[in-house]
Amino acid sequence: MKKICVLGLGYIGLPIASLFATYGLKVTGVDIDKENIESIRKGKALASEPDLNIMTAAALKSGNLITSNKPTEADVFIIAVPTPKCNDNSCDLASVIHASESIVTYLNRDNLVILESTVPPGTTEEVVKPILEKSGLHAGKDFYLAHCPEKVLPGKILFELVQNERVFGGIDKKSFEETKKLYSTFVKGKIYGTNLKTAEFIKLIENSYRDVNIAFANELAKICRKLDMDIWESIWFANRHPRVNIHNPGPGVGGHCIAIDPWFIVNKAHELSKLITLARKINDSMPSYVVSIVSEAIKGIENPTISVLGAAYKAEIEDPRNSPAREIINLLKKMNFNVKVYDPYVKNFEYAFEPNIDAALKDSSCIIIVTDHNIFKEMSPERAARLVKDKILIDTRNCTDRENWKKSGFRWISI
Ligand code: SAJ
Repeated sequence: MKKICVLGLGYIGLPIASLFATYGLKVTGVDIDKENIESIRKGKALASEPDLNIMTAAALKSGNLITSNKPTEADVFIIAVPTPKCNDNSCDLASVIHASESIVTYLNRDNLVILESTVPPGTTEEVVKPILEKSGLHAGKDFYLAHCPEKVLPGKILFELVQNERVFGGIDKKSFEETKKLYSTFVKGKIYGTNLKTAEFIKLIENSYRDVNIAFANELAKICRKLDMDIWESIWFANRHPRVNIHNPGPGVGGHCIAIDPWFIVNKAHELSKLITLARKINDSMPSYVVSIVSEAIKGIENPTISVLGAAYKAEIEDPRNSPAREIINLLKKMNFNVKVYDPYVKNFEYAFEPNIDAALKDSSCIIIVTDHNIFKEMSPERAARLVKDKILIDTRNCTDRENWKKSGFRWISI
């Protein structure tokens, strides 16, 4: 049975480590952050994914998963560390470099090294390979090297890890075959193979595809507003066409993937990435666009209180990374409005939350729904009407029943 060493026990590394361990493989999960390891041992993983804590607890109890702050000898090394964006929009490879360096002394002949982290095209070959070869072993000759980018959707990580189709890149055919054999332990989707660089690029273009399409929807939303039309109705009807699939406009694109990955393409081919760059700019403009709608809606109201509902970057998750809510709140505060914020899931956020929806709505002049959590979709307009001072609802997600809110006397405004 293969021994696996997973470097990085975050949003991707921990689910993978737990899955392999659940399927009977011996896994050492490595993280340099002692607090993270402590939380995992206590059953509180960083990523609050459905069923992840239960699976991890069972994997730890079975003894197939152990945690450590340094690597160990293994048959397979999987690097799943964060790759954030630097200020100049390049990819910060510090964690990938550190993780690669940390396994050099443990690397043996016939080992397989897999990079899971999202990286710019060329990284596995140009950055990771030379570090690993400091061991005296050669990639493709003495050990196998592959890139397996993740496609999983936060909120559905465990399900998608198993069910999604995958594209793996190998430094050679044998590296791909070895990787495919390993992941077939739990992956039920079809597994395709290509070279390292193409696999790296594919991951980036998937997220750029979505970013560009969301930007298109956001641009249409602005046009509809100017020309006094309903964007949601327009998109719904356009999508009846069998080959049209316009995405949803919204308050902006958050998260740690779609708002970041397109920059890694731009950074590699700046002059040629005009559409990708513009899409990023359009999506980044949405929080201030939302605030301009708020300003217009509350014109004439003295000393208004604005209720921001939702701090997570999307529905039903606790993750506020790059959430448009943050910038919307910052801008509103800069304009000296009283701002109340509420999110039922998010735990760490710069601004204090109201204890519940009622407290968030009390004496409000304008409610903005930023995140379409179910609890906000299901809010009662009659109850809200009794709590607020002025009846204005800005629903940036089109997630409430506008006729019901209007019946309760609200001005229902979308983006
Ligand atoms: N959003 C819109 N309009 C839409 C769809 C999304 O404004 O029509 C916004 C969301 O509200 C959110 C952001 O975009 O703020 C991103 O949300 P998402 O659910 O589209 O994507 P992520 O970032 O949670 O996960 C993405 C996924 N990529 C694709 O769908 C191409 C996932 O499959 C990737 O694994 C993940 O990025 C990643 O790790 O790269």
